[in-house]
Amino acid sequence: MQKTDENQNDKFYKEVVEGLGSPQKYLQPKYFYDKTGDVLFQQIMAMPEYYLTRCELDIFKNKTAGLAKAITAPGGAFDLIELGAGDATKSSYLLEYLVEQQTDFTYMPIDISGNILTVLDENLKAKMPQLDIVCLEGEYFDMLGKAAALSPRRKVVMFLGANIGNMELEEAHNFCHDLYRNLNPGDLLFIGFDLKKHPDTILQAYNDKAGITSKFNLNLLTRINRELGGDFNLEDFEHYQMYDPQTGACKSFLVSLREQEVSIGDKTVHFKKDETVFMEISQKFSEAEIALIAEETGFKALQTFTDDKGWFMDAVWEV
Ligand code: AVI
Repeated sequence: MQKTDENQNDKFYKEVVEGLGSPQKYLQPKYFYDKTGDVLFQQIMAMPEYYLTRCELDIFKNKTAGLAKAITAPGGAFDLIELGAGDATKSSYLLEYLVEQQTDFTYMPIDISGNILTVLDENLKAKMPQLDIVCLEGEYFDMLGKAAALSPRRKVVMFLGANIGNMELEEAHNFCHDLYRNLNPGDLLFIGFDLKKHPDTILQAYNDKAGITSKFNLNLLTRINRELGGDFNLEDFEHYQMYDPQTGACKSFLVSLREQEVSIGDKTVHFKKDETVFMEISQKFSEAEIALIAEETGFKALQTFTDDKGWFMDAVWEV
């Protein structure tokens, strides 16, 4: 355990130094989620401006029968795999429906955090004692391999919450293609995309009045200070958000408010006044772009589900 922690810390340090040593400085958003980051993200999901969670929840709450039909239509028992399951707030509506219908399936949530999976396992078993659940702790593709080894049943993989949008387009493309290669003919991918909409609606979701998204971004500097011996002064950085309706890229940055030097362990990083650190992309898609990703990565696009406002889309693709 100790060794893993050390390795993870070394990796964190290496990736931070690499990002801040690049001509366009960047930090990786996967590091947002320490204990404070998790709490801030919960607060983001509850913000009036952050529509994404509510929209996808609307689909899972109000179109449950349709979702279940799409998943069960090919027939026979199956494994329902959820990548990055978290607390399964949305998927539990679908799980309850499938259990009620006495569907023959096993729910296999995959998460990097064993802690989250333990809580999820307890909660779901308390709510649905009949649910067959196998938790898989680890990296997505390692655990997909494990799921395939555990059972030969057909697989339905869910990747919800617009997480695909946090990848650069090429990375998202490669990720979908890797999923395709790791699945078998007849398997399904159930994937969530945030749709292009009025640019102000999108910008406000990431530039909230209460400044929670700003805190979420700045918290990564606090994490670097604590875990890597950094001396960032948070007052010297400011959150900046932009959305480009043409490309659909919504990007967050931190801006250095003055020329300064920051130490991280034995490394020193120089910031010019107004220099930016790229933090995260939250890509928005058109329906045509979503269909094209399916086609280019090998999938057959079967069906789509949108919320009442038409702001969010869950797509069902077949291998
Ligand atoms: C996790 N992910 C889908 C969120 C998003 O909308 O891109 C992360 C986030 N970053 C700032 N606000 C929300």
